[in-house]
Amino acid sequence: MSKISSKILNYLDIIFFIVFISIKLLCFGGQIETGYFSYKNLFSPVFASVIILASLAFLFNTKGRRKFLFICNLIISLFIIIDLNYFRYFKDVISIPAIINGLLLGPVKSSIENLFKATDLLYVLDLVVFSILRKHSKYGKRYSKKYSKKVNLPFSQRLVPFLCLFILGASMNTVSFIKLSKEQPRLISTMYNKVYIAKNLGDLNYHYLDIFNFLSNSISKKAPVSAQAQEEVKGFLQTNSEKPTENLKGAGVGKNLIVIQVEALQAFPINRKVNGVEITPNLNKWIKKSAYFNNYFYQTAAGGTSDAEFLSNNSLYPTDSGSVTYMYTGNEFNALPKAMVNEGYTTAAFHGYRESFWNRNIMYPKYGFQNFYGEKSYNIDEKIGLGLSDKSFFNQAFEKIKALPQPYYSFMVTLSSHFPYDDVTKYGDFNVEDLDGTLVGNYLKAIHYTDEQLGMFLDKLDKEGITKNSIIVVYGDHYAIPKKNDKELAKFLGTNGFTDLQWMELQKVPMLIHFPNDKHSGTYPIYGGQIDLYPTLANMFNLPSSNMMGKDLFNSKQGKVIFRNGSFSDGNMFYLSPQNTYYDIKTGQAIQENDNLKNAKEATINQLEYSDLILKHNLIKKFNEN
Ligand code: GP9
Ligand code: MN
Repeated sequence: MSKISSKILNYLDIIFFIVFISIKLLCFGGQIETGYFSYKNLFSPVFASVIILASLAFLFNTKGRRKFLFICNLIISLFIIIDLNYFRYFKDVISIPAIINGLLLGPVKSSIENLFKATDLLYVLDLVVFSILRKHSKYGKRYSKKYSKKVNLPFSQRLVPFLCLFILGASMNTVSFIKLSKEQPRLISTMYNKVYIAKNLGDLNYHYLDIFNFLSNSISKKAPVSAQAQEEVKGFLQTNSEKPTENLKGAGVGKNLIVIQVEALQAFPINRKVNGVEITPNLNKWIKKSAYFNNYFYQTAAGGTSDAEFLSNNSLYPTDSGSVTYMYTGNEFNALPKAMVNEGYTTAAFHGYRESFWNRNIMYPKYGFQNFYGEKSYNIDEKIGLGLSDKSFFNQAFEKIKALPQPYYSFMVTLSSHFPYDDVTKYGDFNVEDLDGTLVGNYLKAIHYTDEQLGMFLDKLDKEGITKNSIIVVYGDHYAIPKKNDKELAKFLGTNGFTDLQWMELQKVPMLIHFPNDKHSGTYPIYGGQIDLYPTLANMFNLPSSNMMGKDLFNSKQGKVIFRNGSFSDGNMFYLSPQNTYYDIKTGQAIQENDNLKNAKEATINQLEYSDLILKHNLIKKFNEN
């Protein structure tokens, strides 16, 4: 027998492993793809992920190598089957936090039986067939006899092929990961759309990432936190909760609370017109009869919408990379819904998209939402962009809210005005003139549509008398127009461009609090952000407010807004960390750093660190225990 064929026979186990696992992963990719799928695009990352694993097999002796490959094949095949069934139920792939949270043993268990398909077993067919052939067929027996002896190959014969295969796989994967990071900058660090990663990098690469993220988070959380650091955090939280006045204390007690987080509602469309037509006539109307905060900033980071939900319901800063909803699933939170439950409220969250997106199905119950009406709770009778239209969402959610035992806290997250706002034909006929076809033009159409649906919903609450015994909050979750489209936005706003300070000042979202009978209406110009909503509501509903990084906006003398990247403002000056420059907001001029400003910058970094310590070391749990 030629040298080559005996070499091939010698490494047949590795060759078969690479071929069969690549085929399984490509088939899986085709099964979870819901739109356009190309085996060609997926082949490279899949093949790379498999040869990285196969390369490790060379480090074993022949017997160990076969065992290693068999076990890897079995685990990968089982994970593919699990992911397939999890996808059928959650339209997502499983993650370590999901497994740890026992999600598999939760409501899904009962449905696994009728989700599982006999064809899923095809993913383990090769293992069964090869085991039978090796034991019972003539060639199989001969191969086993000849090649199953334990041979310790010389180390060079193992190291060289290992390195060649590993480096090939790692380089191919680096290209694929960089391509995906460019396409979706937040995706790899936040893992907010796990199935997207599996679809584009292959299920094996997705699980590599999931394991890496989980381990790196666990390690950073494991380092013990000193008693001194804990005392420092507690001391800050204590002083931060003190306030000079008690305006509106208890104003919401016993009333329902409806909080509406509007997808990509940035502040610049408010009270603006295109061609004489208001972009957001309903918000403009409701702002006039509510307490309106016109210097309210979004403070989200890589966690996008989930950061806005976390900030608003926990008054803690989001993580600087990744997302809380993925990284801290094991933490304890003293969130707004939990505090409301302790006051006898029914709590419910409403969102017309996949329950597992941003791990909401795991995190919402941890925040204290007793009910989560996700995609499966609605009749998907009309879709815009990512999913259920805001019109249908508001109509269906309205009926569910009406049926809730009172008093209730309902938290609603809209969807239709989601980037890149390209489902334009469904947004109605708002004329954006020469902005037609541009991102800004499409956004204006989208937010005009969402404003219309929101207006109808609020008017319905009014008509049903719900506004008479409810506090209603509306705010935007994050920006709508990214920096790369700043020229388009400048043109729409009638300016040549934006200084760094002007651009930062644009990163506001509207926030209104409507009281029964339009009481306390007016504009509140205090500088604040999403982290301040919870303490502001805690004052109104007499909730405990000792573990919050934010301020009560009705009872703070001085504005304060801090951003995840270390920028901050007090309403008079703005420090932009990317430029490491302080600005006078009124004049727009840069100002020299002085001791006060230096201390303010120091305090900002401290507060971000305190918030990170709370998350990393689950300090809320420790504080609650003490
Ligand atoms: C999906 C929606 C969008 O559920 O919340 O999230 P985003 O992409 O804006 O973070
Ligand atoms: Mn969003």
